[in-house]
Amino acid sequence: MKVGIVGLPRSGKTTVFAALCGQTPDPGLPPGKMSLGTVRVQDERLRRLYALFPPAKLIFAEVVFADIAGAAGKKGVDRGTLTAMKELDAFAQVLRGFPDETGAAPDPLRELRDLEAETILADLDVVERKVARLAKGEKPGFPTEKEVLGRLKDALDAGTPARRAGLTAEQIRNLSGYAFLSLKPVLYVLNVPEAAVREPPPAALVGEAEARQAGLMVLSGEVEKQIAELDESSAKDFLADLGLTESAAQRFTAAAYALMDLVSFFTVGDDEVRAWTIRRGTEAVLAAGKIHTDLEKGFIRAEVIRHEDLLELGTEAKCREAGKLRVEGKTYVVQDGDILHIRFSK
Ligand SMILES: Nc1nc2c(ncn2[C@@H]2O[C@H](COP(=O)(O)OP(=O)(O)OP(=O)(O)O)[C@@H](O)[C@H]2O)c(=O)[nH]1
Ligand SMILES: [Mg+2]
Repeated sequence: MKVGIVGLPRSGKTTVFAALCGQTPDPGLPPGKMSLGTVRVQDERLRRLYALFPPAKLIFAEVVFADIAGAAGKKGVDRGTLTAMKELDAFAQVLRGFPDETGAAPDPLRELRDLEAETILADLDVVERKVARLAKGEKPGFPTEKEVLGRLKDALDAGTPARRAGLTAEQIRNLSGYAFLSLKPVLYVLNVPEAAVREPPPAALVGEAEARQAGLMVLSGEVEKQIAELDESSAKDFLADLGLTESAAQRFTAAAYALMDLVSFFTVGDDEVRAWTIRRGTEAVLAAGKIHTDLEKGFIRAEVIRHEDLLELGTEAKCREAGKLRVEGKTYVVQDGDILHIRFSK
């Protein structure tokens, strides 16, 4: 899963990226090119499971963040950025909450609306071209494509992002090839000076995020970037001084999970204890494919134990004896916190 740190020029994207990933992107990167950084998803359940398998390797799930190099001197969002955004699964839009280099006051609400408008226009352009081709007799990619695109066009024309156009899950799946920007989930990040991290965000901004059913986080990119460079215990003290208990990376990955409706399942064994990320509602056979394509192709069944049961009983054998090991088929919907053992044929 790749989350793009996006926003208007000079909003603090690269600073926030550095705060999350603990690495500073190469400043010489050409516009439109991405820097990637990974953040471990801290999971207390996984740590506790790991204690049952001491020689194993402990592997956390990861979220990949992307920072897109901006076109220097541009006022709005450039084309290269919009194109790069197509490759990403979700966005965290950084909103400037500090006076810029010229002393201009921040206007996060305008930034939110501006980027949203840019994504809507980019999508509208794609939709209009396709609608025109379909009208000329091009074969639709799926049976209802004409109607769905017509509905989407109406929404975009009215300034509504695709994610708020009331499309069904199936329609969204059918449209996946288009990589519509305004369909991707978005989380807003207000980047404020250190003194403001404890203050509530402006009410108007809160209202705007709520109207979109989108998350809003407040953080100080500059400060959290410094914290990301410290060792664990100094970082804790620094965060506590700011009235926070978790680093930006932890708060952010939790928000990203919620944003994209992601859940984790685990695999355990003497070699490794590992967390895997899937969308809520994923069936066992597709979850198996996350681990390895062979497991998806040769899937026979999934043996499922709840992590609570394994933690309580201590071994898989005891779980089996106690009837806490279930055998599930391909279409079983994997639940957050399940431990899976996939049986497959080679
Ligand atoms: N005062 C203050 N300045 C900040 C903060 N975050 C970033 N800046 C400054 O704002 C300027 C832009 O920050 P960047 O992180 O480079 O912003 P960006 O969005 O990546 O910029 P482009 O990639 O050029 O579009 C830099 O001079 C930063 O030092 C902040 O929280 N407070
Ligand atoms: Mg930048």
